[in-house]
Amino acid sequence: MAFTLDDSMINHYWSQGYLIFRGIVPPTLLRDLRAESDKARELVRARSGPQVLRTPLVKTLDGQISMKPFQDYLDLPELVGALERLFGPGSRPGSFDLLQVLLEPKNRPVMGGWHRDGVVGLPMSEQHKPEQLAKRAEVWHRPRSGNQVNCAIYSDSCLWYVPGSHLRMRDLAGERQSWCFMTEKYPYADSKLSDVELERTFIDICRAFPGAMQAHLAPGDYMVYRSQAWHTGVYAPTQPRATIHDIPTYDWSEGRGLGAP
Ligand SMILES: O=C(O)CCC(=O)C(=O)O
Ligand SMILES: [Fe+2]
Repeated sequence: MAFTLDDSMINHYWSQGYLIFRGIVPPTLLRDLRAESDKARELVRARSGPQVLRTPLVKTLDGQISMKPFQDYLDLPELVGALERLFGPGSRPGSFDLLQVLLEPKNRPVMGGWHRDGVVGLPMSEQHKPEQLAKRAEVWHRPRSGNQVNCAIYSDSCLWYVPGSHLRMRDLAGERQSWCFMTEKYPYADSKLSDVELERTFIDICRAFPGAMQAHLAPGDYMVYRSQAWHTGVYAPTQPRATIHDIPTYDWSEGRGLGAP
């Protein structure tokens, strides 16, 4: 079944903050993406340890794995067509300058922590200071800022997301950053919980977050989302993950697509 993007989907994207192009990557390409991502997982684990959650930029693995399936993905006509409808002519699924593959941990479940991208480096006490809000307001609603992609090569239910939270800079009661994994020690590093208990703990934290939904992606589903919305990942060793992570690119030339960034 060929994927087509209709107007209600475009409205869904801007109002809810996310959209899933179901089954847009064809099985033949998925097969090739799996083969190269599986090689990448082994290479990256050998280098960075069993708990590594993403590859470096895939282009840095050139010579060790084939770039061809990733190039085919970036050129996929159905995907390019859908993104051009969403973001304007000249839009593309991403580029090798940012393309990574998200991986499952080998040994222990991991949670990323609830956060909004672009804000996560600041302690929550700083996030709502007028000068911070003013700075953020400059880019918050730009249609071509903060769009991020998870394209599932295997089934992927790792991402939790709060639809609609991308529209407001103010947070509602209960919307609290879990921890800042960029600046704080991971609080579960020395946990004595079993793997299943730890996984359940993370799922409970996700379910308790107001308005949160779990994004379920089947192989070949492409999810694009506003990354300033509240989101987190929960990763379990029992669920293989190889999910392309990238940022769409745009044609910035004047008069095209959605106008000024
Ligand atoms: O693992 C994911 O799907 C989300 C990771 C994340 O939060 C991010 O890259 O901003
Ligand atoms: Fe994030």
